[in-house]
Amino acid sequence: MSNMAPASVQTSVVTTQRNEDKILNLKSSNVFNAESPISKAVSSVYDWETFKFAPIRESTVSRAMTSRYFADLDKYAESDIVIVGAGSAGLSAAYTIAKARPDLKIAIIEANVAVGGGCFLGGQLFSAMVLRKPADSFLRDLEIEYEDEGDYVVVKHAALFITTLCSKVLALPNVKLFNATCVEDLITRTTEDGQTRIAGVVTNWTLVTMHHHDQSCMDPNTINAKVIISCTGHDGPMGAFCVKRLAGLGLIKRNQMGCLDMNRAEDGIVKNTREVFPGLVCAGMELSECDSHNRMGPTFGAMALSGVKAAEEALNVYELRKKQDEQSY
Ligand code: AHZ
Repeated sequence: MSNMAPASVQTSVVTTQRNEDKILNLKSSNVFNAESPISKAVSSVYDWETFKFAPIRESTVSRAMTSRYFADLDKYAESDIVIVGAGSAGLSAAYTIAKARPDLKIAIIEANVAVGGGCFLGGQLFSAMVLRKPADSFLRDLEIEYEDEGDYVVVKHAALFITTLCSKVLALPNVKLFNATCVEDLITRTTEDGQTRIAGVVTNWTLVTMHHHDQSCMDPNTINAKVIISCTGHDGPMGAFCVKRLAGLGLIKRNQMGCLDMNRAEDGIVKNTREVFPGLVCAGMELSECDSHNRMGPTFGAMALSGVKAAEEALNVYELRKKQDEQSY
């Protein structure tokens, strides 16, 4: 195998080193052998005997992360659309909006460290994911393979669906995912005609949100947005957050999720995905806590298409909210 790197690589290696030892080391080791395809012989790509990473100072790593995070906090403090919850419905909404409207800034707030919500497995911890037609069109858009079983399709692992969807969302330049971050309240505005609407979200690190009962004075942060799409799932420790908050104030009615009926549930959720309160579009299973829709259990087409419909609904109200914001503060 050859240890010679292209001239441009050698130049950058040499200029990043401070002493001759390092230069010699890197010359003989950190050379990617482009003529040796990984499929043919993995071990010949690098010379492991002399292998060494490029040097770095710890503070450089710290600054590489924090400068970008704080720039994002600054940029997304005024978002166009905030999506609460990065489960299957939330990420489907994010993908649809961000792809259709590259001019809009989309912030996704996810309480967990990992995205996906209930979508890393199918039902009862089984791997395969069932989607009823016509949700197969969403899989084709994402280029996810599936088995066609007639009225429904099967993806071999639910994690394949959610990780592919997430990777496509995160690759879009107008999206920022703030994970390990909880929405713990909503921002409201009252217009001159006395109408209250949602104008943003109140956030905190999830670990802080979980400790309001035993620590005091841990004030939150805020994000203003024209439209909020809430996809926090059905009731649970964190679930149905926005519906529960507004229902607690008497601003909307809270109705418990109905028992399982796949046929009623999926149509009901998708068709009724809408702005449930001015400025707040509700999608996915959170909607069942507001409308009393049946649960559908382990069939996921409605989550994908509720996300798609939420994107359309949010864009429909976006221009109106934008105009109201300009007249407000
Ligand atoms: O962590 C939650 C999850 O990832 C997140 N979340 C909840 N409250 C939040 C808050 N701030 C930020 N206050 C919050 N994030 O929201 C995500 C919800 O994902 P999910 O998979 O639970 O909801 P979904 O509506 O996208 O999909 C639901 C799928 C179904 S159907 C069903 C049944 O019929 O029984 N069960 C599930 C899980």
